[in-house]
Amino acid sequence: MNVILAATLLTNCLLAVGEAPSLPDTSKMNILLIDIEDCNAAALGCYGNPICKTPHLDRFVQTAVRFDRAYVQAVCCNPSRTSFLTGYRPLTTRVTSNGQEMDAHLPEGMLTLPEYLKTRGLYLAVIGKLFHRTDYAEKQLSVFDRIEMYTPPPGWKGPGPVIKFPPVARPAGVPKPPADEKSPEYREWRRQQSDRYGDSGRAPEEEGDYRMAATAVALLKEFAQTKQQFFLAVAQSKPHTPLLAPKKYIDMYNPADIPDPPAPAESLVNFPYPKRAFGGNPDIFTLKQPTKQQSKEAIAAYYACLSMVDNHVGMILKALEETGLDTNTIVIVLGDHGFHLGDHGFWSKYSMLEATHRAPLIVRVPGAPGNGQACDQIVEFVDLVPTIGDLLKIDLPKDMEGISFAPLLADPNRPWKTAAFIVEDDGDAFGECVRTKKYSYMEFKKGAIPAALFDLEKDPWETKNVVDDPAYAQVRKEMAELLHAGWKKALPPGYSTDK
Ligand SMILES: [Ca+2]
Repeated sequence: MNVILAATLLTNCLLAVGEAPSLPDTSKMNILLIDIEDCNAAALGCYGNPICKTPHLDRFVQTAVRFDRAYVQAVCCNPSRTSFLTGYRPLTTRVTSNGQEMDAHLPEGMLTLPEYLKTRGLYLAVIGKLFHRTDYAEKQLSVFDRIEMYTPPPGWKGPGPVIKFPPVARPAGVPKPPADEKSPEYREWRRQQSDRYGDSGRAPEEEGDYRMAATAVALLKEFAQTKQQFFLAVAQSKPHTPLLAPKKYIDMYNPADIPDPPAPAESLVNFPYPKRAFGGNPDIFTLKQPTKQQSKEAIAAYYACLSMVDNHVGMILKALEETGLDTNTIVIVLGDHGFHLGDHGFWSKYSMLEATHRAPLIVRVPGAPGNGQACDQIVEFVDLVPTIGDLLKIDLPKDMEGISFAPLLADPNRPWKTAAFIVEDDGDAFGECVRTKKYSYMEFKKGAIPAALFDLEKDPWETKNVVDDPAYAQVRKEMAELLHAGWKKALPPGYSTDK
């Protein structure tokens, strides 16, 4: 049994004899943030998926709080990350789609997580992607002391890579990318690459995600020596497309064992989704829908990518334990948003349905009484910066649009938010959504349907839009009122935004 698990059990025993749950002093703790690209929470073994294997995350979840109802505020990378790295919602950050340069859109003076942490003097390190692109976040990236395996902003003068990896040969059959990234040829090359799934043709140690984990291990060993309070963000680029992983991970899954997607492609035919009118998808199966066999193979490949990521998370957590940093480091594992695995015939993110807007969020604060429990309360990713600010006792702007969920780390079952709010803006549809524990309601300003309502308790895969069903007239009215009233109407009991 490791130290954290033992501490969790001990804390739970103490609680059983009647002490009020509270967090230890976290203000001097380090933060390790692992962000997993395009990660469907329900696909993870550690979230209960019966096929996908994530043994390291399974073990981590036993020592952390697993949030089962964590919702992102936007349905693709750039706006979601901008929201959860600022503590403001997409309509306030003014970043609602992937094409908008974050720094040019943020209101004057709006800061991001690393900038807040810099004010507290933390040593800042990032490995791989954190913000959507370097050129969207040059000012924000410039505060990092270390930038590893990612293009630094112009003028950044940090140390070189902690590990120098040898170049990896392009696998046989993969054409060289065209040089001009703005050319139609490059876009076509990217589309073809994104459509691939299966064996990457690489050794596990050649994968970029492995190298990011190995870099994290090296930095943690360094931090254990310097003993400076740190923030380390580590990216995992999978399971973003292309769904490629080394053969040993692909071989873990037999496509024949994968059930068909639970929401058939014929459901929600009028529901707005990019490229649907053309028969394709933005990320994979870009030109046409897959056959049943291809669908099973792609889902198996997605699971393989998750098992690979799980192995890398295991490497990082092992290093944390071996260096002794685990007792003084807050660990946050999250996905930047979800991903559709063929439900409704969708094979990307970009919807306000559950597969996109629910994402994994697992948080371990050493010594937190809630560790080892699953939290069924609604939290929003916009709460991340307020939570970290709360844990590290950083003064944050009073008008932030998330709230600290630190109380749930002490007591995961206390009453909390009654709804989450999501914005969609992918060019084909602009919409807003409110999600309660029972229902999801959304309104679209463009597209074939003006509104949708799903009864998630009766119809967890959102196959039936009941917005015009007379039996749901009252629910529709209440959900529309909540959507228009906004997030302040869904705050926990007794919670005031007048801080
Ligand atoms: Ca993403």
